[in-house]
Amino acid sequence: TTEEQPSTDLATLTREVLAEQFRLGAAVAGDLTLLLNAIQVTSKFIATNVRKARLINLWVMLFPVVDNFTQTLLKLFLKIKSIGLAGETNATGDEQKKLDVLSNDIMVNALRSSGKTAVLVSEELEEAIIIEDRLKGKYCVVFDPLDGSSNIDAGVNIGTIFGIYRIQEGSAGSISDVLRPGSEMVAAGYTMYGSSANLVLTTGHGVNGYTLDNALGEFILTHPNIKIPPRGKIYSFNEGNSLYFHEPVKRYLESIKYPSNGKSPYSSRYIGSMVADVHRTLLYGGIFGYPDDKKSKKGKLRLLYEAFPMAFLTEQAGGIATTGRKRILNITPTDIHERTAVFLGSKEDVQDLIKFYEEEDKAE
Ligand code: P6P
Repeated sequence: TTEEQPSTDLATLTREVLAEQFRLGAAVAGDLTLLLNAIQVTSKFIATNVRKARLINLWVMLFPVVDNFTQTLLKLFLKIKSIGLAGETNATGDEQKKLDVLSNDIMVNALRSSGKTAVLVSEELEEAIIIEDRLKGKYCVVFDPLDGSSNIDAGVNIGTIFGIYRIQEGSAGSISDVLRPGSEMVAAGYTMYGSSANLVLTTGHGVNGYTLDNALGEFILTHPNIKIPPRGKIYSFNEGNSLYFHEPVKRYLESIKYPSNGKSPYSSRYIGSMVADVHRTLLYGGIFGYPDDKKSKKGKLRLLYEAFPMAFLTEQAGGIATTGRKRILNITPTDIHERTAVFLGSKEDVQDLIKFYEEEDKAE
């Protein structure tokens, strides 16, 4: 196609996932394709609600004197009946759902009704959901429906993170189907809600990035075969926790902030929203870290539905994801909400960090 003509050969997410299924041949029945399509529909739905919530936030910020009555009118106008910006109640006194709770409901409903899932784990739900027999399928989905949602009032990019296991042979669907190493996941991805919605996905054969074309309502392939640079120039840590960092992390950060080899120091970029920080790391390279420290003994990020999906994507893009001492995807979870240290990014940068842990372990 020439510059001015629109493409007549749109590589949509639906088509790419189907092509992946055809490449795998008759061995697959197409259930994962249908499941991934259900997930992409939830991303479109959540993207719409995030955009509307931002619009309301904007109005409320622009017109702080907007009283409750006008706000209610505004929400009706924007067809937003169930989004609470801070969980307040609406005119009829209904408990309004916060955006992350709403996003969770959207995902649970879509995944259950897809008929392709057996077990669901959500950051928003204390217990796992075991799908009733009538709607039970072959896959288990672990997800954070709206990670970083506390940032939404500041207009910071937030996102949905998900990972997919195939149910174990002979299992009727139980918690043991998701208390497995991340290396047994068959797919993982995230959707980042920012100026546009970006869905980044792996099914174990590389990483593709898609951008939602709101006019078409389709995710279009915009970042085929994402490969993380072998080394970057950016480090992404919350250095507000430096007081609590363990020695290997402190020594590593010193080495890139005050390089002894005459090289220029790294730049610091930290958004405080994992999806945004990881997305930048995948595209630009460098290292993202949320260490375990003297305050957060196991780190802050969740193993099952934050660290595993991001580690799977990072490795598929040619990077490394570690706790400092162990490959994240090799960990076997013992609890669906357990936390872990996370360092991920460019192979050479993460290897530099690992050396400081190896030095400490040798010294002991
Ligand atoms: P801190 C957001 O709350 C989140 O779960 C991740 O998205 C993000 O990487 C991390 O916490 C930020 O934590 O302690 O730096 O604010």
